Amino acid sequence: MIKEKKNWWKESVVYQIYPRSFADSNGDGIGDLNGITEHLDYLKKLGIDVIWLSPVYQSPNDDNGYDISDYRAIMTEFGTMADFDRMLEKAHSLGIKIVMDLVVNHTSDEHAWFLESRKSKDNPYRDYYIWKDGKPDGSAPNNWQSFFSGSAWQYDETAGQYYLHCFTKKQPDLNWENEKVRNEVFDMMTWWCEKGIDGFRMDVISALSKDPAYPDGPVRDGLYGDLTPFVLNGPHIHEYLQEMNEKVLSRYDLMTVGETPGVSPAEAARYANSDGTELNMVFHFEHVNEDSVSTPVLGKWGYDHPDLKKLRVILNKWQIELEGKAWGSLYWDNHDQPRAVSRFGNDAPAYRVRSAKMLGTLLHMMKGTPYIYQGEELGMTNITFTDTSDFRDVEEINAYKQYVVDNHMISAEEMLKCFSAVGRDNARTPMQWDDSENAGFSFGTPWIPVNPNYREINAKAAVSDPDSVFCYYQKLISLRHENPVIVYGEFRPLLEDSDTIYAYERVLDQETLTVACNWTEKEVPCTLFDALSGTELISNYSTHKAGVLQPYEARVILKK
Ligand code: ISL
Ligand code: CA
Repeated sequence: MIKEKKNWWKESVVYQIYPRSFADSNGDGIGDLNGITEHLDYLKKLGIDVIWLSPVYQSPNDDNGYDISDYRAIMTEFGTMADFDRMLEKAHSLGIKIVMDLVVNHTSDEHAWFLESRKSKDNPYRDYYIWKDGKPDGSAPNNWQSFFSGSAWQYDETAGQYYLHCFTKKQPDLNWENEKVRNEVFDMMTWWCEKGIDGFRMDVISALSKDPAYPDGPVRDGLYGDLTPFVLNGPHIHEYLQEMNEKVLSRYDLMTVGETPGVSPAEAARYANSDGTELNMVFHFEHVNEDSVSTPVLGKWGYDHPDLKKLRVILNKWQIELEGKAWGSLYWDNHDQPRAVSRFGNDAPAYRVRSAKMLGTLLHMMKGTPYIYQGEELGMTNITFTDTSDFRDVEEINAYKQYVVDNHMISAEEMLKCFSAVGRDNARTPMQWDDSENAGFSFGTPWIPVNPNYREINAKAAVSDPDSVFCYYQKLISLRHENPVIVYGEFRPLLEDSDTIYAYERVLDQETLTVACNWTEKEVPCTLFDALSGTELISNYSTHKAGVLQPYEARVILKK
């Protein structure tokens, strides 16, 4: 058995806050830092160790803060630096660490560097971004489609050239080949570390190093080429991260997690290697992309109900292949994904609570650092989009324009169905605090509509109900803190052919943890526990039936 090195970030549970939608303290309809500070006691009660804060820096909000115009200032709508300092101090006094989002693949087009860069070819900031001439006919340098629809190149009149933007045209990509850019970023990170923050979640960090040939990509939807083979996991990515590690990360006691679309387990073992020369862990996307492969033309907008067998192959592979080589991260959802219970569980009233607890069990008993996205601990659900006025997300707005309005590739009705299933706004409806107006999120008009189910599903009701998803998550978190086998135990798959049950063991020294989850709304045969002695650590049922698992039943037995 491999002896895992002990680190605090391996023993932690992380809670992600999307500040815009968490809590609005001043009634302008937008969540803010004081709103977070006011609710830190709630997070303490839940028992989490670390907060990952989605971006709070100055931003014109084309992509809700993922387009930064000043890395050393707080977004006006979110408050002031003094509010930030107060939040950090209160979090620390409660024993909660704060990990900042680091968005350095791109800046806002309103960042001072970009404003300079576009001015002229000999501007000292010119090489901070990726400028190219168009093709001889004046069209874009290549056929790449941005992640958020349309060409990844924007012609700039003043500059007389095209600039690359892998995301919206207000998010120009930084040129990481330029040493000055790297040093600016490292200085900025040091500045935040000196302030006392506890780590970084690194936005699309696998996209920093581009293929210098900038070749056309394979065309999928008949309109543009796929850029991912040429921007993800590029030639210099590990050099850049090693340099970052040497100049910044290694000088502080931080937690680092890279968002790495397109990463394989072998590649992840480099990003998150146990020697600690790059990052602590990464987010892969395989399990959240599994349901989007059925209609490849529309990319992520095609969807199916996730398939247990395929999902298990993916999750087990990651557990096994990282063992002893790199640390993993565990998540069902975040601010870019639909709600976990709606996607992977069952949000019908009869099954919502049960299936949300089952999903929590499956994930939190695995090896890796678990991430909870705000509201997941309440079993918050997706919303239903019925009108174009319902969505706010720039990814949805652009996709609607490209596929429905401009190219008539899908009907408006179908597109709204896709958004209801996988759109990012599902995760961004306001946190449901109580059953008062606007779910207690704001006394003004929320920037995005509140999910109408807040009267039933809200934190106030959940905290005082021992059978709530909240209380169950509280227990999952405390079990991880109390049982080293949950943190450090080796993962061993069970029942790998089952169509209905996800099961595995965790083994550490003399201890074996057995976990089984019924993924379906039917009672299914299961003999795993019939002859098993041990203590039940947690279950979403108070009574069990021999030889079966009840609908969405989850059981965890520890044998010493
Ligand atoms: O959700 C996606 C698009 O379908 C992902 O590919 C997503 O764009 C990718 O994971 C990068 O996400 C991150 O960077 C984006 C930002 O919009 C997301 O919110 C952020 O998590 C650009 O900064
Ligand atoms: Ca506010």
